[in-house]
Parts: sequence; C-alpha cells; structure tokens
Amino acid sequence: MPSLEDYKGQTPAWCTGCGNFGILNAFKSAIVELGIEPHQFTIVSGIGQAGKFPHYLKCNTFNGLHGRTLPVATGIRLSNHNMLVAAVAGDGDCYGEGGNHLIHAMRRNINVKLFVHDNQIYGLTKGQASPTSTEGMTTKNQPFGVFSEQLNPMALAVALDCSFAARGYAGDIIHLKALIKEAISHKGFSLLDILQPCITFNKINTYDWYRQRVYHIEPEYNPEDKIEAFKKALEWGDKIPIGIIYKNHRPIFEERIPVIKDNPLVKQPFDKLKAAHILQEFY
Ligand SMILES: Cc1ncc(C[n+]2csc(CCOP(=O)(O)OP(=O)(O)O)c2C)c(N)n1
Ligand SMILES: [Mg+2]
Repeated sequence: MPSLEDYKGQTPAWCTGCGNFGILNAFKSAIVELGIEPHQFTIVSGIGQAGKFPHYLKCNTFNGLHGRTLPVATGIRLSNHNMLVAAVAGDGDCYGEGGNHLIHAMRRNINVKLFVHDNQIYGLTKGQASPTSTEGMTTKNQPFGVFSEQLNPMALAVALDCSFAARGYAGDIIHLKALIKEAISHKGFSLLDILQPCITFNKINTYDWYRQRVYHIEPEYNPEDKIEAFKKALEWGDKIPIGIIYKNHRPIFEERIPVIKDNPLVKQPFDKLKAAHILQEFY
C-alpha cells in the first residue's frame, strides 16, 4: 500500500493560509486511500499557482503551457489508457486560456480527471480577473469593475453532458477528499471545481465568505437527473451547493477508437521499417 510519505514532493511556495494547501492534503489522502501507487498515475498541469501542484507530489508529472493542460493530459491518456491521468488547472488556465479544450474534452468524454483550483482570480500574475471573478469586482487591472458575466462551470458542464461534474471547497477537506475519490473512480471525464480562497489577491471570496454560503448537497439528491442537475448548477449566491452535481455513464473516447480499444498504443509493437517506409513519402 502507498503511504503519504511516498508522495512527498518539494516544499510548497504558496502563501501561508492559501486554499491550495487544503487541496493538496485532500488529494494526497485520496490517492493513498484509493491504493494508487505513484508510478500508476500521471499528473499534468499548466501555469499558475495551481500549476505548481505537480511539483509538490512525487509521481509522474508534466508541467506544460498555460491553458494547455487538457491537450497534454488527453495525449497521455490516449497513448496509454492503462495510466490514470489527472489534470490540475487554475480557473484562468482552464476556463479562460484553456476554455476551448475544456469544452471539447467534456464532449469527447476523455477519461481524464480534472481538478480546478477555482480561486476566482489570476493568482500567479498578481490578481487580474478570471472568468469566475464576481461581476463588478475591482482589481488593479479592472479599476471600473469586471464587466463580463461570471462563468458558471457547473452549468456549462451539465449543458455539455459532462460525465461527472462536482464542486468542492478547499476549507472542507474531509468532504473534498471524498469528492476527489469519486472523481477518480468515475469512468469518464470528471470535472471537480474546487472553491479555493486566495488570501492575497481575492478579498471578496474569503474563507468567511465561503463558510457562510457553502452547504452539502442533500443526500436524497439524484445527480443523474439532468434537469434537477441544471437547477442545482444554477444555485450561486447566498447558498452554494458542494457535492456531485451531475453524472452520467456515456461511452468513453478511448473505447470508441478501434486501434487502441483493446490494447494501449504504448503496448503495441513498433515496426521501424514500416515507419521509415511511411516517412519516405514526405521526403
Ligand atoms: C499563454 C499565456 N498567457 C498568459 C500567461 C501569463 N499567466 C501566467 S499564470 C496566469 C494566470 C493564472 O491564473 P489561474 O490559472 O487562475 O491560476 P492561479 O495562479 O490563480 O492558481 C497568466 C495570465 C502565460 N504564462 N501564458
Ligand atoms: Mg486562479
């Protein structure tokens, strides 16, 4: 069985009190409790404070470009679908710069697990508005307030039939750990949006602000009812639901591709002579 010690990476360079610590703790405990060994999974990120996440774990990691987390994760998964692939992104990385990739990953149902550290701000670049920033919020870059409507990732996910869509809160680690385990165990694309206070640059969505609003979704709620899921996804304001908002059991992408369906690409024989012959055509 793996232990927390096996996953010990570098010392985090996040601000003291950052919500990212709660996410890291919950994530590590979840994978250890699921019995996943470090060599059995790969974690991919882009750029941002959230993008540093893989540095703080000891396993297969890839830290790529801003907004390009999902294309890399998709490539790894399609090359080796025996490998569990987790993607970690900030709200800017995933809903802003990488928004297009998110839409198509949900549609395709790539079997990748995506964890979004949603602090409703661009943290690394010192506090510009992100797509999930509150409308009207002023920042150094938006002195007249944010003009754009706040993006609702859960409603987007339900509308696109995302296979698993859930919301967690970095200040509720036990609940978050359970959600991470559910997201990893689900067959299909999983989006877990994690509300994460940024104590330095987001003075609106603080620990207190979230504590007064988040509530656990009622146990009798059925996340497989799409209409109810859409209503739940639209809840935001005085009450913010955390838990599994929507899930379904659609076929996954890799099972639909005949050439890799039964055997991952990395396990297939590679014939150098054939490859050389094909490459000749391009000389
Ligand atoms: C293509 C590109 N555009 C912009 C940047 C500058 N940049 C780096 S991180 C970042 C925003 C990070 O915000 P978020 O993804 O929410 O992560 P956080 O730091 O809040 O965790 C930006 C705009 C970049 N590195 N590359
Ligand atoms: Mg952010």
